[in-house]
Amino acid sequence: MTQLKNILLKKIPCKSIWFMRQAGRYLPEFRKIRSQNQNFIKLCLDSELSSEITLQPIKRFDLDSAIIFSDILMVPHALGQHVEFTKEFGPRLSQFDNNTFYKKNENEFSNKLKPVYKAIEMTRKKLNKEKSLICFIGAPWTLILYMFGLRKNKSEKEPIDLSELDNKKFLIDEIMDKLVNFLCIHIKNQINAGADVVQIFDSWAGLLPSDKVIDYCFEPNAKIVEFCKKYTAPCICFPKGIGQKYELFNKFVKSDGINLDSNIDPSWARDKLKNVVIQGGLDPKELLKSENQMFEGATKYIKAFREMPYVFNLGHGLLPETDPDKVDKLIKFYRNF
Ligand code: 1CP
Repeated sequence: MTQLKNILLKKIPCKSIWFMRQAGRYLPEFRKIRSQNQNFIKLCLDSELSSEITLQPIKRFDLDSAIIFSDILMVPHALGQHVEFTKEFGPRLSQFDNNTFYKKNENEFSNKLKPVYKAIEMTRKKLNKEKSLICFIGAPWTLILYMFGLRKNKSEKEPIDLSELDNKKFLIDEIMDKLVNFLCIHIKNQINAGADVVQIFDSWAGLLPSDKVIDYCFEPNAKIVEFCKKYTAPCICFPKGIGQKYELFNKFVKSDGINLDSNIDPSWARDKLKNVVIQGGLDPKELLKSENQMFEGATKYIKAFREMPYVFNLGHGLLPETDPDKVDKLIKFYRNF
């Protein structure tokens, strides 16, 4: 069993380290490949390149796990929506079409994502046996935000007009159920291809009004976690931005691991989040500060979780402007602590 899987399943008192968004953006070797591949979806569907990008941070740094190079928006793509990434706007999806969505069947869906599964197979063969290969999905709520065009562009952070949700409640419930099914298929395929840990990104959970958090965040996450348990694939949830509701989320969803965002106080998390392995928390902006400030920030987390299993990681993905050297120094600091 890989080290991370061991920690998550058996809760052995051991530590581990990897970073969200460790493959991509901030690495010059990624940027080189990216500059030669304008179409991001096509790049994600190039098994050779995707595997190569996945392994880039593993070659450079002393990390315990690899995360497959893909994107959460590969699922809407496989469900028939046109997905495009532009520098100015980030991801842009074509209008959501009910008919196309409801017509999709499992085979068609899996076939479209075959190159992702092939990339996982190729990567697993090249990766040290001790190291986990993490696969991931976007949680239904976060995906729906993109699929319905509610997350429009980079500069338009919030608030998002969610009044549409009330008008479309019955429709959203139905779409969510169907999405959960497809997401489970995607997880199953990734595990069968050789991934051994699952991370669920609910990056926009924090935008949900309180009265919708259970229906749109807790419930769908719980269903997916339950599915992962059947495959004995440990699952790390990341309900970013829900604040104190992390406690209730943890009791309700019962995932093996939970990723903290940077707003969660590590001592609070240590006291409130039980029967779960805690991961992450350090603000990715700390890596843009001086070395000493970065170490100080990291120390807070290492110390808070000293007496328990903890997976060192961030409170969100590594930022594009991060100096790879800083990443190396942070890993070394953590190893020597
Ligand atoms: O233009 C480019 O070069 C593409 C940049 C890029 C990369 C490298 C995007 C576009 N996606 C990815 C890869 C990716 N995305 C990975 C694998 C690499 C790794 O983690 O090491 C993963 C796990 C994701 C997950 C992802 N994609 C999330 C969840 C995590 C998070 O950051 O909150 C989300 C929300 C996305 C959507 C997405 N894809 C890309 C962008 C720019 C965005 C976010 C846009 C937005 O802010 O709405």
